[in-house]
Amino acid sequence: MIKKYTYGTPFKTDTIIESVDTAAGTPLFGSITLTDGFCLTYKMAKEDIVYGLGQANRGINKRGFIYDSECTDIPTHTEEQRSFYGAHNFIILDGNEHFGMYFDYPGKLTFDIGYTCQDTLTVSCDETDLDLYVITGDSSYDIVKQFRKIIGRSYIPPKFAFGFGQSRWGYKTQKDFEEVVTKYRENHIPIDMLYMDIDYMEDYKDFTINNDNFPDFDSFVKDMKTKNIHLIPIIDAGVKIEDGYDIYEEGKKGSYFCKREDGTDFEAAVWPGLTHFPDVLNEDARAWFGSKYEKLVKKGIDGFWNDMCEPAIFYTPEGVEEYKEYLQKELLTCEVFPPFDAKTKAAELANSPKDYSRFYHNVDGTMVRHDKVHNLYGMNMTRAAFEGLQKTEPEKRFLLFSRSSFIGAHRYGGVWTGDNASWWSHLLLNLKMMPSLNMCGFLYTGADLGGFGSHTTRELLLRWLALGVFTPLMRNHAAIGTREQECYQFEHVEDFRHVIGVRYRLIPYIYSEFMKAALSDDMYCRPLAFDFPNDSMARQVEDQLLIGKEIMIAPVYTQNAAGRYVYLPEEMKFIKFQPDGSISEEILEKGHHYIDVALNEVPLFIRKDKCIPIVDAAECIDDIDLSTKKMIGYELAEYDLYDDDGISMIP
Ligand code: MIG
Repeated sequence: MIKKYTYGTPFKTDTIIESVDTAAGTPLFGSITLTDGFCLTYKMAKEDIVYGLGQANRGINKRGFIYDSECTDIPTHTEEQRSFYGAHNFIILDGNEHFGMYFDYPGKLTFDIGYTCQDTLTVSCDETDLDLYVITGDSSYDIVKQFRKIIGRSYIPPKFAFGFGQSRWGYKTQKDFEEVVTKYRENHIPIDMLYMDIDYMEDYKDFTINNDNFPDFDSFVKDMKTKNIHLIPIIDAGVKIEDGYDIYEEGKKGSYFCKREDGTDFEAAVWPGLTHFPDVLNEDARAWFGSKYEKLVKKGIDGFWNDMCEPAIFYTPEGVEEYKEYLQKELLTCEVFPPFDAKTKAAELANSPKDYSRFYHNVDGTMVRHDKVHNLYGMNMTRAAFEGLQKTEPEKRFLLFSRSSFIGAHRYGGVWTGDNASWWSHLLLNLKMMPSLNMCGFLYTGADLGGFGSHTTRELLLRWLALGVFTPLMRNHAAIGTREQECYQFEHVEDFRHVIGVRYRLIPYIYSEFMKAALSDDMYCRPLAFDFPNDSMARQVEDQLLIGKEIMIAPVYTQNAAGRYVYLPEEMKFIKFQPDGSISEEILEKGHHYIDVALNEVPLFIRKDKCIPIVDAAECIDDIDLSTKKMIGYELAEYDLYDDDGISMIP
């Protein structure tokens, strides 16, 4: 059962697309105060678990920390961070009482989940205009399914998007890209996608190609297609201010950019230098910006990733002026001494709250200050792209994912989890974030495998890939200046061929389970507790996941480990894909076990009385041969395989 409580005059975010009965009075759970903004408090029982928050830090159980819903370009994902790129305001309380809550609010919202007081949940924000949806149900899983029904069906990517992709910030010329493809194909490491980061553009201008580096881009795209490689370019939020640049000129003329209070176009510096932000919260501007993706589609492009859409800001002219004043007044006169905060002040030029309050969106004729609706920008950029692509080719699915999101964006594209680092802790964080994202509708997700920042190691990359085998988006991506981490850069390349090969062997299952989840508003990956709610041990597991209905995974996430401990909530068949292509099987009883997992083995568990299809490995999705299909798992079990052409829109 879902009930909606309305406070004040909420801004329409478009998260909820089904109608929900409005309830009067106070909500069923917790108490609410409306002085100094909105504040809900709830007393948690000792054993209560709190799920949700999508792309958030720390555990699957969110209890014990404080989180801000505030889309932020945060390059260092350390444990103390309270917000990442997405704002996903859905939580579930699982314990004595059982309910879900969605806070439909586009500005900054804080979830203090036993941080200030260990037993108190507090959700608060500065304004008193929001809709609160309260969902009751039999279990957390049931509550998620109800929530997913009212937020609409998740985005469905084309089938090729389930292949492996290579990316690196720093590939520049056609030759750079060709070399990566050649090395992958020569080494017979499967791959379907090659991502193009900002350097493919001319001076970081959206929807342009650097002609010096790509003398004939159209034939390059075609040539890649014959090698079964999809090129996936990045699109950034900021549009470069440059006379004669068509996107800039059109945007200015059409009044499609975000405005300052005085009506002039707001300026923010990002990669291209000074830019304007397309006002994607405005319907006309959104349609205009979305229609531009066609420029690249015409060149044969069939997938995109949207970046910097928090929107990230390096600095603004206003911010620089203020900084100059500060230097002049306070630093040079040394009235404040010692001047330790000069450095901090410089760092605060980026993504500053002050800048977010300096510009406005035109929403149906009303000027809305950006900071009040900050968390909706990324979602609406994804929406712009999705709707634009749909207009261009209504029958076709495109690959599309973004960095910043809000619940609702899950209908238009996937998300990747942003700038993680080559740290073992981030492999585990990747695992923990997946089910929370699924609760919020984001099924097509994944992290930068191997780690984006800092230098990876062969061992970390292999272990991370063994988790990535099961994440719908499986992409190796790294930052400029870090150790090169394409799979062929390391010794014993056959181990990489094998691990990624297992992904392709499992594609029929992974695609089938993803599609079934998407088409029935279900979760592709879940915490163990969702399927075993009465198992007190399963309720505590934070490093294993259920993937689809048939399997459980327990990846290795520590350096130099020969294996790991695992908890089985029921008897399961322990499977290992061996480097020689064979598969080992062993039935393990319910309970605790230590499993050996070598660096070049891919482990998984098949649940009792279930089986899954596997095929022979292939080097790209198109080459998968379903006639090689066989079943592994429990004998006599049956599997209902979903399949389709992988590219047509599904009505
Ligand atoms: O300011 O385009 O998260 O994946 O490689 C950094 C360069 C901008 C951030 C993205 C990352 C991408 C990088 N971008």
